[in-house]
Amino acid sequence: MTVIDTPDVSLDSNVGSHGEPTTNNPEVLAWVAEVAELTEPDYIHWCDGSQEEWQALTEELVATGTLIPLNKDLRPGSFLARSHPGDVARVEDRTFICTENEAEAGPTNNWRAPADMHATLKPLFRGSMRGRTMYVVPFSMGPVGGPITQVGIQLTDSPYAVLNMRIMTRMGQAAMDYITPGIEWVRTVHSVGMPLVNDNGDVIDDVEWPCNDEKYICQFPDTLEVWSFGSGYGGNALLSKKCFALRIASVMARNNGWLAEHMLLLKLTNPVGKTFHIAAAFPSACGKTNLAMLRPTIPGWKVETIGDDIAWLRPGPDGRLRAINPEAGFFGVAPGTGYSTNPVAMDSIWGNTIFTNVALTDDGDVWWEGMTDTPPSHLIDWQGNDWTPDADRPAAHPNSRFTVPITQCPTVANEWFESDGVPLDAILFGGRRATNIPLVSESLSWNHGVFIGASVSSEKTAAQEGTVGELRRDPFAMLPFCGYNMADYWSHWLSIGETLGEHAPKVFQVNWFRKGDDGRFLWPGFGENSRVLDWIIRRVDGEVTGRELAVGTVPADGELNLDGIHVPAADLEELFEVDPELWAAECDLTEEYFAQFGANMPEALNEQLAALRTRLTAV
Ligand code: SAT
Ligand code: MN
Repeated sequence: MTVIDTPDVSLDSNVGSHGEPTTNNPEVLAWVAEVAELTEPDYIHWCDGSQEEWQALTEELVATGTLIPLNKDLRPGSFLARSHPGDVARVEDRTFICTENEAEAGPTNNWRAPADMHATLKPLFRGSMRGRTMYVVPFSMGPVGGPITQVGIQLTDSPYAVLNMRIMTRMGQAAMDYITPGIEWVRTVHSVGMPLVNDNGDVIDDVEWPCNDEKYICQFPDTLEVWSFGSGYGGNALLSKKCFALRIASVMARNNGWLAEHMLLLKLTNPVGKTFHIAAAFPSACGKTNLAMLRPTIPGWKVETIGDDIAWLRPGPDGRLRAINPEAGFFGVAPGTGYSTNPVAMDSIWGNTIFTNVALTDDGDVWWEGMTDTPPSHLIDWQGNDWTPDADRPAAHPNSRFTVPITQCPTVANEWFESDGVPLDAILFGGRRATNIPLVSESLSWNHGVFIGASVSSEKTAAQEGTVGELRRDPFAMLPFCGYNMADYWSHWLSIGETLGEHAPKVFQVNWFRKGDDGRFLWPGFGENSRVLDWIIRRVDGEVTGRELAVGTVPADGELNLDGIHVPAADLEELFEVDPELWAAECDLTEEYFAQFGANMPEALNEQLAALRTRLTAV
């Protein structure tokens, strides 16, 4: 097992700063004072990101019962948190884009006018931090000062959020020092919404996972603000992640000629030592983390990890599209992660990891469904109850997570540390589809690629509320994360293609999840997906020609490297089967979906749909 120590952001002797500001930027001071006046915390703690601060906060949370320390011999420096049973995932129906006009937010977002939303939020935040500490959490998304990097500050009354932010971002004094007057920064405010002193001054007992039944996750793109109330979990509370790095950043990106995407990033080295970089968009809990940490099964290839969730893309001085992972950690889905499916993730979480809503073993370690083939004979489940294998409920919540520094990933690429970003060779769009979508196909042009991204649909997973398995449209895997009108976002993608011209990366669609009539997966997936990447890279390199179908270019006979595995010929055929009738129905649904965007719908995508219909009838 490769062990890479978490580098200390700073080892200053003082543990953060109680009360004493760690900046003299008047904008920051005024904003912190304003939010403190509204939320009435007992203390203000200015986070410096030091190891001592981590130590002090984890000790405090162990004392209050929010964190359970894991067995130091088995999982050093690691903790388990159990959330409130009603606070286990993002809450899309409580997520709002607050712009002056509804049309700016578009038909796929919940919208409120900024003034209205502030009027709703004010009374909720008033006194919401009473009896608690408000933490000032400065963070950098990307190496501090880099050309693609952005910075922000989160104010929060959740020390659990602070600890996760320290893993997920470059959090601490270096970010604060960078936030000087004239530097653009994003203001994010988070409260769990459970003050410890009520309006009458009565003191209320704290609970292990404070939260509020009423939840609001609000983005204000015009003023670069996020206000999040009532939840302590994941993307609702770690505001750097989906709120800033996608919803707010997508708007910043549109305004400044770049892209903020829900994509993993990986570096591939082929058997002759040539390197390539791929970005891939998949909806939440569809295997992005697994692909980002892929261990290739075909000899000679090397895959290194740059990111597993978010990528910021910007045309570079050389005209190519350059990408960084703005994050510093993984907030990965635990269930389904095991040595057989994702050994790299398993090796990453050897220690220094916060686990949320997984099960606890009798020897003080963690377990979840899929970690091993057979569960231990006794566990404490994610809600703190005794659990045995005959229980008819899962031991870990399906959306349980691990938070771990990317530096612990044995396959982390050196490029993660560099601020200029990597030049992209290919962009992949994926989803979870039992039917129709081929294992891999290459778009016929950039615009066709944008059309593919725009029309992606996927089966629902545990990361969203609703029925698992139902099909939902999830364009660019950005449905819950695009901070403005989705159709305008597609137009922006089309215009980036014009900027890039011949330097544009090739665009592909992949689907690891196609099933036969008998319900069995047709493709083995996981490490074998390297065979698909191998074909993609050989297409990028012009080594293979493929065969053009109505929906895109797929591997020609013999082009997909199947050495050493057995995929029955009939399965292989089915993996690439394009049924014109089913596809015509798919086109009808796409047309229906596009219709809701009205006049905002880019004509180029309507043309792509028409062209696809024509190609299908020519089959
Ligand atoms: O809760 S998060 O948004 O951080 C994770 C996800 O759903 O992708
Ligand atoms: Mn995600």
